[in-house]
Amino acid sequence: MKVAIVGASGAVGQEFLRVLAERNFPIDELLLFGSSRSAGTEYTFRGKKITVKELKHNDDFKGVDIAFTSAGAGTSKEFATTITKHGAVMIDNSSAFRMDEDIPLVVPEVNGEDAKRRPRGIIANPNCTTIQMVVALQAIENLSHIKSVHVATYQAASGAGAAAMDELKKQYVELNNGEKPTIAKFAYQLAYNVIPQVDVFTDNFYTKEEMKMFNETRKIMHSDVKVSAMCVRVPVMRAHSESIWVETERPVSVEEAKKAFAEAPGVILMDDPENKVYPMPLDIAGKDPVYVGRVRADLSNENGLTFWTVSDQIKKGAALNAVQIAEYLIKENAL
Ligand code: 11C
Repeated sequence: MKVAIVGASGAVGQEFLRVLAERNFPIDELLLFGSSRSAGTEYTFRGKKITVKELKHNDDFKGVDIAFTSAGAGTSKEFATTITKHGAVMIDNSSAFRMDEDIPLVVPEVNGEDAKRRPRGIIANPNCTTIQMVVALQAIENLSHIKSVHVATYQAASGAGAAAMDELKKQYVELNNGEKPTIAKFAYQLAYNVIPQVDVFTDNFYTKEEMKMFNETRKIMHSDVKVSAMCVRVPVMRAHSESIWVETERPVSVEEAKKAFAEAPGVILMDDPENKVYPMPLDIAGKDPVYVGRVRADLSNENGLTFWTVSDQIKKGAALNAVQIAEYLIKENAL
């Protein structure tokens, strides 16, 4: 199998290298691509040094079976034809194609089958906040149709990329030295703060991130569910958390929900309030599953349930989900 990573120097690109190695993904040859800035950088994969090539409109993708792309929506749009024209399957981490009708948007635990129909040779990887939410929602949907979801997110710096993670660390050092904090990647100082804005605002006063949670969830789950989201950036390094309230068609008991979460693929139930056991981003960073805790009845709605999820944004929220899509296609002989 010939595999390519586009955007190899970014936070997600680097995670692809770790995830592919960790999961023993079948690779005969790995190619790394990046901008002119990162071209020439060397990374080690399975003990072998690989040099990043500049992404160009040429035939470098000839013979490539799978291309994992994570270099932003603009790059994905510009290079999609170059990447796929010789038959490579492009698994794209950007928002470029997610809502296009002829591009499947896939979370293997929910709608792996959709990855088989890809007329343009492109499969889109959803937004990180959507991925962890739908993995958990599917467990409840299997019990009773979810009519509506309210969700508040607590999103780590990693969602804004490697430079944003560095900025958060730097802000703490600068503030502790009595200096003015550097603010470049976030709208405001994130250290010692929370920012109730992720991405830009749209016409209805929700942000793009919040509307992604509405639209992507419906597409992945093939559902008419309505999702009202409030997305917030918090001073956490990696792993996003979410408070989720669902309304189902029939009442689902806490016991039923806990059993469903415990048995759901990709979910770990971590819920023992008496012993202060619940998932937190510090503990979950670097792990694969979506962790669920604090499962309770919604006191404001007879058909409501509420729970808390945490998942590593760079792993299940990005690189791992994309690699799992590829693994699904290999298992199903559908590459
Ligand atoms: C964040 N969820 O936490 C965003 C990052 O559409 O892939 C991912 C944006 C996307 O800032």
